[in-house]
Amino acid sequence: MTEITAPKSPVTADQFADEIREQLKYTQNVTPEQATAADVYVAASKAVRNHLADAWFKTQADTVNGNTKAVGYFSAEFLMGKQLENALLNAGLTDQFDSAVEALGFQPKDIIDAEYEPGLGNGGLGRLAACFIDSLASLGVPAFGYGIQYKYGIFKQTFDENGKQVETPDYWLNNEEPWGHIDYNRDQKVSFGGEVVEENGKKVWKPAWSVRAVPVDYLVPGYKSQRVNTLRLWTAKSYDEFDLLAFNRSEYMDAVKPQVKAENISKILYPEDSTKVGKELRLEQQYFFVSASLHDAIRVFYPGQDKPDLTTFPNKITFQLNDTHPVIGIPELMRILIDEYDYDWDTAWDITVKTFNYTCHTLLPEALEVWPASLIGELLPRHLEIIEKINEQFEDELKGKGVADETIERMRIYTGDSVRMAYLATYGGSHVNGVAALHSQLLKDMTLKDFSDVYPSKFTNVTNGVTPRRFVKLANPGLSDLITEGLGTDKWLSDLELLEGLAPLAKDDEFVKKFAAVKAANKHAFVGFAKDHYGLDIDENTMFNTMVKRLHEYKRQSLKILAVISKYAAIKNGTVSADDILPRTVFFGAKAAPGYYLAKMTIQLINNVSKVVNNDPDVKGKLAVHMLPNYNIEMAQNLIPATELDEQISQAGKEASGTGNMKFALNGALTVGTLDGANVEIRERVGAENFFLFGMTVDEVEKLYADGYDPAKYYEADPRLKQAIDLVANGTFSNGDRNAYAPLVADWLTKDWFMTLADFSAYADIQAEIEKLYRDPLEWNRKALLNVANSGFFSSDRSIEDYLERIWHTGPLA
Ligand code: CRA
Repeated sequence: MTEITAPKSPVTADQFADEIREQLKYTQNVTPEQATAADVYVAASKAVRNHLADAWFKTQADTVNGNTKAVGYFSAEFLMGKQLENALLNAGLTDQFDSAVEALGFQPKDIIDAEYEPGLGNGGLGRLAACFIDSLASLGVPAFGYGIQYKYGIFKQTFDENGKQVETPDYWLNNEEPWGHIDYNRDQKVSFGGEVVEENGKKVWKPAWSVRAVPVDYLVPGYKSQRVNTLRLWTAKSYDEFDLLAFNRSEYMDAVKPQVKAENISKILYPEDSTKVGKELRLEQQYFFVSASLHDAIRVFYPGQDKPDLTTFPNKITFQLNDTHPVIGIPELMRILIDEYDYDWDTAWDITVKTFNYTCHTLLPEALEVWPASLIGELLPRHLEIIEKINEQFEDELKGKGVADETIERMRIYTGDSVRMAYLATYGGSHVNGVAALHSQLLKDMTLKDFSDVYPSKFTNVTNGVTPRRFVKLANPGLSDLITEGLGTDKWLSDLELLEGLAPLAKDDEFVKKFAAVKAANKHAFVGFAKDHYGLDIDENTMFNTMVKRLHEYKRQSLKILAVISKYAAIKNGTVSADDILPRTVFFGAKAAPGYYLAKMTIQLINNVSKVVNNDPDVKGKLAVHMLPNYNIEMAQNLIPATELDEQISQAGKEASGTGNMKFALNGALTVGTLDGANVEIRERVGAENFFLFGMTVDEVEKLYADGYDPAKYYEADPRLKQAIDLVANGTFSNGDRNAYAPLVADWLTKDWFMTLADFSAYADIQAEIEKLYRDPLEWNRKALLNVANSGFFSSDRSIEDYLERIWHTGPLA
């Protein structure tokens, strides 16, 4: 690991206060007396941004002029979270900020909280992209994040009086947004539709319409690296402000139609996650940002050159395709090279394959994007031709390698009806990686088996990671201080495996008690947060047990809620004595895709179980359940450090990695989980004795499918499960309405695709072990501390180092 020097403290607190005053005066146009927390937030953000400018210019210049290959991270999502606190930390300005805003008569926390969280991502994939660009900058690797500045981020979630999820638009740009700089002078033209004609023996695309892609630049400061990279998010603008002809006829609405159509492209983030969407607008979005980004990279690396030598392109930058969403970039680069720069096919193909790599984030076959050829043909006719030709070349190559006809048939990129984007990415790039060891193995054995057989050396693994700056230092200052005390240094923030140095301290009871005190303080703080934000009264003397993630059947929130119901029933029936009950507060946080019926019904069920349980005097002080609305990064930063038991209970073989699991382990929660995704590696590292494992393995799941799975058998076999499902079916959580959850109950009893029922008994049984350990606080905390000590591997810095070594073959700027 290269030694990173701390940034020079560039200003004093007084100077920083003056800079904020200046921003208030000249950009906010308010006096310090008039200023609200929101004003000070904007002023402070602009002041911090100014501090980053020089390092940003220098990083850009070194990126272009140096001979270190850069990374272009192509992602439809960047779930950044609030920016100010992170920018202060990385710029080394936290202390100055604290004193400066106090001098202005404000509390630092109120200023930090005044920021509106941008939600330009759905969940794990988008947050991973944000962690990765933080790590790239912190490691000093020249990089660009390329994506879309959606006008509406992920919807805001509330619940109606029946406990149903209600989605409202998240118009985040309604609030002043000091971070993004819109650069009208670096725009790109992106075209769609029309036809391909032949002119002088050359294919020429005559598009029907175009939009103007305008970049909005966000600074990505590295932690103590003196480097600031760029996140460039494109926004769509119309070229034709309005159609004058229509306007003259007073058809005002018609006059603005083209503008509306163009600007719709960057209007909304699709609220889907691990499910395919397959809508025209989505393909427009994908092509929009990828086309603009490729042209932008050529502009950046070959400034002012009309005829650049693009055979050097793969030495300048390597593009990582974050899932299949940006894969249309492969035929787009081919088109640019052939049509715009006159390269022959083979040269273009060589450049393209060298330039791209693909990360697959899923195991659900239905989540791999497949586009109807007719849609691509309509929207991008030239690209469809190129894809057909890529497919021809691919089939010839396979024949040449002696691959059997029926295998070739299965592997086709272009079937005549549709285009399989994962296959295109695998063939059209140099490397393919999964996001955890198990996931990468399953990609090779199942999802992309044919490809791995033919191109074994393309396949590799990079286990996901999370940035310790945001998810330990900012989220958990108490633990961070204790870690620094324990290690005698704060270097762990840029070399997380140093946490191993805490392991011997797990034998030191005094240190373990300090660790327990930090957790208790975090619980106390979360009680305050929950009171302020949701008006909840939470008993901090209960075990805090959390399941936060998107709502998906495969993640099995159903399993958790059925276990909660079963526990509730046991208390009510007196099958457990009062003394035997370990008081617990169960927190759920989850958004469901708006069109995902069973997921939304599960949310409704959780809300109504919560109502019944929390209002039942018989269980008061023993069990409480809360479905917290609008799970987002801010909530994660507050809830994860307060959590004692984390749930990672997906069906084995379905969660590609998970990253919440890493955040919890790093913040000293114990995990109850299945052998799925990165859980496997977490358990390996923290030790089997410090992890609550239950449930079927991938092989057992496969076998049970093959043997014929009958969920009803499990319902009959375990009285706890039967009782829990009966309570849902008999209207206990729907004011006596037996139909309210009928579809959910029917699904459990007849389909249960993710085998919740089959894993229920094991899950219910392991609760006794969990509760036994919890009753011994010193032992519990010892194990929790060992989770922290042994989770350093799950830093996104390590993930990036793996990408550098295995895929990108580049490194930090000199
Ligand atoms: N939903 C996977 O399901 C994984 C993240 C990041 C996901 C998670 O297990 O941790 O990606 N997949 O690698 C995805 O979005 C399109 O597929 C996710 O966030």
